[in-house]
Amino acid sequence: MFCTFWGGHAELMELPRTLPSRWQRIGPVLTVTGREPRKSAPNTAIPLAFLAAVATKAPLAPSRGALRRALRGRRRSCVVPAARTGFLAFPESFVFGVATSAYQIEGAAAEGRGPSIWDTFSTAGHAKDGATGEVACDHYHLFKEDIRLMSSLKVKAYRFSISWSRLLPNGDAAEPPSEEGLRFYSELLDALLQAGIEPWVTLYHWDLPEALHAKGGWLSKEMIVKAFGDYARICFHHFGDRVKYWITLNEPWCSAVLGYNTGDHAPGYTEETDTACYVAGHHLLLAHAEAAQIYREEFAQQGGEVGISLNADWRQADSEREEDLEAARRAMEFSLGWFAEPIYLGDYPKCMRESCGDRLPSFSASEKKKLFQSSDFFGLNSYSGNMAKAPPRPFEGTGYWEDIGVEWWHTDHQWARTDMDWPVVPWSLREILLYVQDRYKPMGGIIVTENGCACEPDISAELDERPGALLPRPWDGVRRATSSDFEDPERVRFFRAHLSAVHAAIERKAQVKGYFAWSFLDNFEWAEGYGKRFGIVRVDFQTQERTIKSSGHFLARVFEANGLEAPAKEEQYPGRTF
Ligand code: GBH
Repeated sequence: MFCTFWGGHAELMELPRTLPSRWQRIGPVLTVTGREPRKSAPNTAIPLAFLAAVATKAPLAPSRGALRRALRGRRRSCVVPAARTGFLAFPESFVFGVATSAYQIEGAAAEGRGPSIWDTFSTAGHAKDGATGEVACDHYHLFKEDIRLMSSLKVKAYRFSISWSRLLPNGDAAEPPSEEGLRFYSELLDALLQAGIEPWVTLYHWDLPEALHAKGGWLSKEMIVKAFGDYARICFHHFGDRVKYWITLNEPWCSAVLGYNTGDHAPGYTEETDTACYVAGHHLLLAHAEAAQIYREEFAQQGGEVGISLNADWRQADSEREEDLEAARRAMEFSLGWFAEPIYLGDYPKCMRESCGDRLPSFSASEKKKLFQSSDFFGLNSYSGNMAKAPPRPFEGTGYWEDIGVEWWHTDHQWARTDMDWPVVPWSLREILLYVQDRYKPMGGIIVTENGCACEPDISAELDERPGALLPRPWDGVRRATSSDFEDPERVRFFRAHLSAVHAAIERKAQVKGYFAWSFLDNFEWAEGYGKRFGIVRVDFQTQERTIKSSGHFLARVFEANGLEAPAKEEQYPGRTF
């Protein structure tokens, strides 16, 4: 919270570590200084009124009167708790939207689409309960209804992905793009624009055409960089008149680590030396740079922007010990920095080079140049946060997690958890946004391209236990009214807390320009199948009926009002307030 008021000046700061621990639990505080902000330690003068608030741990917002009294006092600075209350207004131009991806919702696998690595991986039984994306939400046939639903939820922007093999069944741009595929995305775009919804289009959300995987996939440098560039060109050419916001890749970290190291995701590759993930990551970066360059060189007149979406969860140092601070830095550099630093700082993080040596490929001078500032905005997908702690003694062997050398799963057991078992740590979203702003100063600002949770009420599990409930069936073509009576209070609480964290980051000068809730619909949650529901709209996979959840109604009000009421005290999560 930064505000200038009647000649005074206030800004947020963290409570100094030296304060008694019960004060720290209050979290960030307001520093109030007089007309001439002073450099001296602000906590030297704490008015009694605020001491009382601190002692009772009340997350107070300073009242005007209190601030004025503080300023009138002899000493010109004081510290007040600054929990967030009242209405949190977002900047007028802020982009509010919802997000999905092709393989997770489209279905219609057999209708003109070539197979992707996710078809192969899931039909081989690698996702929970044998789930596949063959039918999913049948959005391919229901997109018009779905867009109507989005309109009713006051959605301003919709982030979706194009299925590469729906446009190019063999992944190969030497063959003409599929008429059917072109028509589908063209109609989808027209319907969105007609509804006044701005499309944000991801080119690659993990569904590599199987035919390209057979040629080496992300491990085959020349092949994949050219193929991705050619595919991107086709998309820019056919859809660039209507699409002004492009995202080249969704979460290359996941493609590299989950696809080519742990094998949890397609193509399910695992190997001894843990080198493949770095090789795949390298080529993902080069493919991104290729597409960005093609847009800038050949399609600049379209006047759009091309960015990338990177995923990371904040890692907070477990203590002020130098080794834990270092562990937190390494954790961030090995996750976010791996992909952000070549783009924003010119090369891989130093700590990665030191740990990985030659297992991490190098960029040539011209590749570095091509990558540098190759993203017009910083797309950030963030869902959770955790602690980082130095291990008691260095890990042995090579491997992605050994390379990081951090106790990656170290956590705080008082935190709430979602159905995915991910800790709910709203303040970590504020921290990571400030970190991205501070470290990368991204041109075009930051867009939160995904944030959300799987956290359903108990009734959901009961419904999902009915036989066949999680085996999607295609829509029968019968139009049904959309009901809207599904209560998901935990998701409302999650969104309120996280949006308030985004707001807090903006107040502290992070240039956050947009926020997309993941996800519009319950969908195919990759290796987890259909049991983990992230939607603000519930999907009955047997009938393809959609039901707006209370979180959908909540977000509709946020989108419309361009802001929200800060969480009440009892709605906040354990851990730091902000
Ligand atoms: C996103 O990725 C996807 O883009 C989307 O398709 C998906 O449906 C959605 O999230 C929900 O899962 O600490 O090493 O275990 C998820 C991002 C990245 C979050 C990995 C959890 C755990 C990393 N995920 N992260 S680790």
